[in-house]
Amino acid sequence: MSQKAEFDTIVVGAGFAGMYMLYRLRMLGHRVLVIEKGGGVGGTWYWNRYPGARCDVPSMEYSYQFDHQLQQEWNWSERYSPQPEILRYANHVADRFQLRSDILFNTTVISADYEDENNLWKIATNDQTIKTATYLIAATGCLSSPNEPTISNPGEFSGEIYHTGRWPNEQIDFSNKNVAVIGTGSSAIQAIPVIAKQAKHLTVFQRTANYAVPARNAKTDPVERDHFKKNYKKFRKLAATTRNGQLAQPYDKSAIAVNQRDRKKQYEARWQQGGLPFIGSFNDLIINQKSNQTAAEFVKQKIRETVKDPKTAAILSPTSPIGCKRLCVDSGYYETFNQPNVTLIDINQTPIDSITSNGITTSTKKIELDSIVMATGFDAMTGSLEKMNISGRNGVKLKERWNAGPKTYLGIACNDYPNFFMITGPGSPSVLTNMLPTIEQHVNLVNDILSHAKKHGRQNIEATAEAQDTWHDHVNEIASKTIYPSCNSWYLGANVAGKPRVFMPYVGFPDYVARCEKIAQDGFTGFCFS
Ligand code: N01
Repeated sequence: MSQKAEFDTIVVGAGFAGMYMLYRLRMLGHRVLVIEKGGGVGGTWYWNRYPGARCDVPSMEYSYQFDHQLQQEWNWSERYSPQPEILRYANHVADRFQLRSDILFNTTVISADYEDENNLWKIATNDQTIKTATYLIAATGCLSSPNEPTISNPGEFSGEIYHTGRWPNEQIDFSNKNVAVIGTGSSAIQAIPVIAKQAKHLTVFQRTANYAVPARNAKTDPVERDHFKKNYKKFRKLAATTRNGQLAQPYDKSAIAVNQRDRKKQYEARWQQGGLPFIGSFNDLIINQKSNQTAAEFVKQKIRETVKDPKTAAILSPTSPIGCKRLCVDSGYYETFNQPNVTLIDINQTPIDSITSNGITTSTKKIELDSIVMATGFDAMTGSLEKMNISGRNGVKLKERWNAGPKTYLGIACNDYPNFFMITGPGSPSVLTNMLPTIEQHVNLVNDILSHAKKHGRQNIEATAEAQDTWHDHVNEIASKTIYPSCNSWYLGANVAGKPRVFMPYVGFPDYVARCEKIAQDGFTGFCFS
């Protein structure tokens, strides 16, 4: 006799994607269980509690739009709200929609196996139980599997080692401490100025210099906020027309179509405005190397003007195109290197040899430390999915299937993995966009697919191999027309040793949405319903 599934759907992850998915599935009448590794909701914002952590998309935009009342009742205190406030918002949403009753916290999925004969997923968790569901939805986030650097002897260290992506739930006081930060990505760039204010001495180990533009964070202006709230619908619609799903529109000219004076004026205006819109100073910075160089040179000049020691300024100046790696948004990052208690080490010149009981030994000296902060990023986009140990039809492991890089249809489904969906998976715009609207679009799409299947009396949903191959080629073709493949970014998996070098996100939110809408109109082409 065939086995019946305990749940219609199991969702993994209770971040913004998992919470909204739960909300929609309940409306669809599904029996749902959400399994969450953390002790609370919030995903990224639950784990990334490092000093200085805040959003780099304006908070008025980095928020849910599915519920009018929710939008109206929540007030953000700052332009870029800090992590504790975003976590409070996530908790507010969980309370408001009474989501917690269907979430199992402090529980990790250790494997997920599709059983063809019973047409269900068997999900094993670290508490030694197995749960079954017809549908499995991974809302595991794109940047949730920390990248631990391979440095000799980390266990030897007698002080504390932290990872920015797994920060403890208590205040860490670095006063009077000798601290090292390894890495200079977005997390480090936010944390370094805050840690440097406390620490006796801070040593920053840099492998690759990054571009950072000033955030110009400020308290929310109540008049502006009310205007935004009154016009939310219009603003959200406008944001959906830009490549990255954010409201700031790119200036509609090529950087090389204007003269040097006007170009500089434009960069200066965006620099003063602050934040990620800098990359929209002109409309071709990510597709034209020559244009890109002009923006890169502008920022490098700012670094030289800010950092007093020319040698340090040179080390901090990136060599890759700007925006090729995720642009960082900072509050006093470059200025921090003028402090007498801060030292920068370029590990390409002076490699880390090992971690010792009381510090780090480099090729030239021993540095005594009380604390080490690994700001070394994530096994992005595929890390958490592969960790779930997913086996599809005929026991094919997803990790093995993705040996040469991930292949998906629309970033939400995979051939040979029936009734399995991903929210913001590889092949979707996700990390190149404002994540909140992207998440909502994805959840709505999965919801519509499930609803379509139900309406037509079908239970099994699977992406076809052909649709998946075509989508994969399309994602790569678009990426190849940009500067993105030209540097070693986590978009390409290049930050993790041994990871295949494949560009994972989809470039262009509006085009992606238009394609999804067409697919839906045509009865969800590329999916097989049985
Ligand atoms: O991680 P990263 P992150 N030895 O990968 C270095 C989002 N985010 O956590 O560039 C020495 O960017 C590594 O060097 P390299 C945002 O999307 C958002 O900072 O690989 N160094 C790099 O410098 C962001 O892009 C916010 O050569 C090593 C750093 O560690 C993404 O998360 C805030 C090393 C890692 O930088 C990831 O950011 C924070 C080693 N073995 C993050 N291994 C918002 O504001 C790695 N590195 C919303």
